[in-house]
Amino acid sequence: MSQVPVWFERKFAFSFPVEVWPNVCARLRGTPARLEEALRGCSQEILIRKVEGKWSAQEQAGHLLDLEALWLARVEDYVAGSEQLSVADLRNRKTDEANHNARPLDEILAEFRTARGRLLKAVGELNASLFGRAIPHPRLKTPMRLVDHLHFVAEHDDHHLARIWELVHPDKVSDSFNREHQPPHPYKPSAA
Ligand code: NI
Repeated sequence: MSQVPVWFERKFAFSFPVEVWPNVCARLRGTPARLEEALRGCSQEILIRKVEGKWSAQEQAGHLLDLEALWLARVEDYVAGSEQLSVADLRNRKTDEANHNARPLDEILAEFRTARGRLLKAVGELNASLFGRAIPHPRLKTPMRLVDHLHFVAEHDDHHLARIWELVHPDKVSDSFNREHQPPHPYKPSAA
């Protein structure tokens, strides 16, 4: 069982200053390297293994790739001053239909790196004043500044990286889970 919180149940509070946008971009820039580090060297069996019918580690990576088009469309929403951010497909049909498990992992990783580069290039070309522009998020209903939305994307990256880590280290997950659920002072019968 996963210990990663359910994404659609997450609540977000954005209280940081708009000036942190370069730091948020640094997080986004690091995701391709972290994803590659997490997956390279894993056996094919581990990469495509589905637990409880959920996405495999490779499908999680493919899902990150699938969402880049939405993140880019939302950056364009900020430029255009849209009334609401572009809507996500909450059922994630794109990932279910892509059959990422049948593709070479290297192809997914290379495409994600390229797509993330494209996203950061678009963000890097914006006038800095745009990072403070706020537009309502269609599901969360709260206005998000561009800097908030980029933070939201970084959190979404982390969410799937955390799931991937669990999937490729099933032994470590169950160990830490078991440790956490042991009573703090187990009863030991006295030798006396
Ligand atoms: Ni997701």
